[in-house]
Amino acid sequence: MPDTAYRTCPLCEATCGLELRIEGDRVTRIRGDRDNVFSGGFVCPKGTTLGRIHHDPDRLRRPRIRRPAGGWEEVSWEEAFAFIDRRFAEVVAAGGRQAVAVYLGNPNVHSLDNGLAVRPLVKAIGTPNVFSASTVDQMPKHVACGHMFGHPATIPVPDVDRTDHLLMLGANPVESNGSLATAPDWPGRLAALRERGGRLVVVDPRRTRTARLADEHVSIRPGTDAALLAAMIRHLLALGVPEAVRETSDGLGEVEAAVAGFTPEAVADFSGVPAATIRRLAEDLAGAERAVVYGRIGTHTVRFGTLCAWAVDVLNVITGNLDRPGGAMFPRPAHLPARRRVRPFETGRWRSRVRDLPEVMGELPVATLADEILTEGEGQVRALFVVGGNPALTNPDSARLVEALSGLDLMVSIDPYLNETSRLADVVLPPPSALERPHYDLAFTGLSIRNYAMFSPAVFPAEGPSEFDILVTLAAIASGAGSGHDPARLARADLEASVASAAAALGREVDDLRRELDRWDDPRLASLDLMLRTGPYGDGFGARPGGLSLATLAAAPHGVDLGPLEPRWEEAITTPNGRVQLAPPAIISDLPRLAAAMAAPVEDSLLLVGRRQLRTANSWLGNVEILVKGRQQCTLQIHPDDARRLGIGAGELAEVTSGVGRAAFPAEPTEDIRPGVVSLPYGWGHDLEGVELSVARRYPGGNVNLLTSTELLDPLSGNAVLNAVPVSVRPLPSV
Ligand SMILES: Nc1nc2c(c(=O)[nH]1)N[C@H]1C(S)=C(S)[C@@H](COP(=O)(O)OP(=O)(O)OC[C@H]3O[C@@H](n4cnc5c(=O)[nH]c(N)nc54)[C@H](O)[C@@H]3O)O[C@H]1N2
Ligand SMILES: Nc1nc2c(c(=O)[nH]1)N[C@H]1C(S)=C(S)[C@@H](COP(=O)(O)OP(=O)(O)OC[C@H]3O[C@@H](n4cnc5c(=O)[nH]c(N)nc54)[C@H](O)[C@@H]3O)O[C@H]1N2
Ligand code: SF4
Ligand SMILES: [Mo]
Repeated sequence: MPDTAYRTCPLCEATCGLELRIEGDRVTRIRGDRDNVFSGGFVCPKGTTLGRIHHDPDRLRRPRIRRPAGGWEEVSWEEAFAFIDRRFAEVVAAGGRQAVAVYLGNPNVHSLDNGLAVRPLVKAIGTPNVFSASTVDQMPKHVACGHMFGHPATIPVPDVDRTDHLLMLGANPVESNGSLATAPDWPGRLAALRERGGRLVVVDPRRTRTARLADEHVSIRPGTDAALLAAMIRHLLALGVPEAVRETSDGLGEVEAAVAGFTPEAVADFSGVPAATIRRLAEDLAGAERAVVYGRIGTHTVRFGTLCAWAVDVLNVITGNLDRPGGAMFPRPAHLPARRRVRPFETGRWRSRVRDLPEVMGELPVATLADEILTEGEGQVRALFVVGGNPALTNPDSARLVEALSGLDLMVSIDPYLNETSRLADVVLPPPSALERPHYDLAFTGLSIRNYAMFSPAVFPAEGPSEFDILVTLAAIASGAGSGHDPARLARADLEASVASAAAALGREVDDLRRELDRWDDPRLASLDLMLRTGPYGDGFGARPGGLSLATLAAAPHGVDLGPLEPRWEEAITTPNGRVQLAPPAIISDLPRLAAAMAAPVEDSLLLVGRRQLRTANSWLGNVEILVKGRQQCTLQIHPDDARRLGIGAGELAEVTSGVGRAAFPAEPTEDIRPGVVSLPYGWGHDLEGVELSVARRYPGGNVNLLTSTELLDPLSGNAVLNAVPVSVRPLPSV
């Protein structure tokens, strides 16, 4: 008899519930869990492949060490950890803790293990050189929200299910399944919005699959959304804002003064969006009963990312749509205190050594990682821990980064695959697969368009140590305690402080709580139970009978619906005076830079933008054959007029050159892209020496990040500029 297991899909932010059929030690089928209270059976082509990833023969099961003579050797876990212990100590003895850097990739936010154990590891390493995928992604949103709402993780999400009007910029959730707005089944939710008479407007230089669902598609010149949004703000402020806005927010006057120069006429030339359209977009937004503005990758990974992120929420505030149903709302995750600890938000508490770039949220921009490795002098990075990331494909100017990674004294990759990055490591530590670990979503329940909680136990026992144990062991090594400790015991000890503070808050004996948590012999589960029971829906260890605990979640395999988002201004807004700050000085003082860009002559080079594709997940699902076979996906989209002018036919190789590098891709002429713009997907380029991905190597594609630069950043967030990159394109003569 096959067994059935239910889990949250960890492959993207939609967090769909999956139903797995298990026969012995095999996954024989995966489909959407129709009874899941949030996803209702929705699934995309990736979610059904978790079994293939689990069974993938290329997935590493044992650690590897690179031998001085060349080549890999499979070693025991003890040997791998002992090796790291020795080398780590040597690097720190020679260069101090600053000589060690950490790079945290995207899968960290999809794993309970990493959510619990990565921060302690970073702390134990004790280096200022912390890098993550956040600075090639959403860091601008954190900075804007930190300044406006008080905490960088206080990010409002579009209440898609109740809004009457959704203005979406630089996002394509029909293919990406959404980001910073967790919602399984975007296609269904957007269709429902239109069926109930609502309006969807999509701003994107490409007519994406999302744009095709929309009432209106506005084709914008890449990199100019901040100006478009500023002009909309200006127009609406001139028309007047609801009285309540003045009562709850500061800085309206400063905003008005700061956007004065962004007249729709001035912005029209820059953005390619006619002045009348800009006015109407603003008026439609303000005129809708319940409306929301939402921007994603195309508005964040650009030169004016923080200004875009700020302007999006200024519009939500001045149209009266912040923190109300159908507008931009604050989720209330079950594992976090309802009100976050209040500390004034600041950036630049330290700066990067080589380029003097400010720290943001404890991190430095990844765009300067190669500088820190390659530039000699005191504080030079000589060792790197890569945890669940593939910077050799995902970070800008990857050729230079690969050069940098190749010369390190110690590189440790915690990764299930020998891919473009881990092939350069000295030690590779493979974590168990997603099916071999319990899951509760620590990250995306905080970005979810409904309050929701779900726990999934491991489907299979792990072959090696859990990733939690790997990270805890590395933390012990980094703190100088050595590699021989029992990670479970260390983790239990770490939990003590939280248990003590929870007991104090509840007026209970520490021993009482400890006894209740002792039912979980797995420290991950004890931690999670503690968070849930002391969280906003928790049972308070008996104080609120019927409240949530890990036991109640474990008994609900289809998840627990905690209701639609509710207004929660008092809890969510943690600025010193409890009011939304519409005009944070740092952000306002960046507007002249935008005005200067607007005044500069429009360059006539082609602008490169990115795109995601339904069957990819960043850089790492290329080894799943059913996701990559068939029509070539890694193509250069180009408008037919541009293709004709350049003499490039469909399917012919086009060479793309930027200020940084060049790479060739087959051309895909399409009317769906704005003239003057070309688009490449990202996450491809697997045909590198040493990559052990047998399928991905047969469908390699090219790496767009050979073309992106580390020079230009969004200054407030340190985010890299991956969109609106000037390039030239020419036909590549076939040889
Ligand atoms: N040009 C361009 N570049 C981009 C983007 C873009 O739009 N355009 N997007 C950016 C964005 S938004 C992001 S998030 C980044 C992503 O950048 P990264 O995080 O660097 O890249 P991923 O492909 O997500 O890396 C996944 C890695 O983690 C491994 N992995 C998978 N599961 C696990 C696990 O459970 N544990 C561990 N330890 N490892 C695991 C995979 O094998 C793979 O090596 O890329 C950015 N780069
Ligand atoms: N299938 C799939 N799903 C994914 C991922 C994946 O790799 N594959 N990755 C996941 C991750 S880590 C993330 S962060 C999310 C990202 O989720 P999204 O942001 O929804 O994904 P993208 O496809 O990058 O969408 C960005 C859009 O911005 C447009 N764009 C580019 N430049 C500009 C500009 O200057 N202005 C405007 N208005 N638009 C512009 C592009 O044409 C593109 O359509 O997706 C997640 N989901
Ligand atoms: S949409 Fe995302 S979460 Fe849902 S099945 Fe696909 S990859 Fe998994
Ligand atoms: Mo991302």
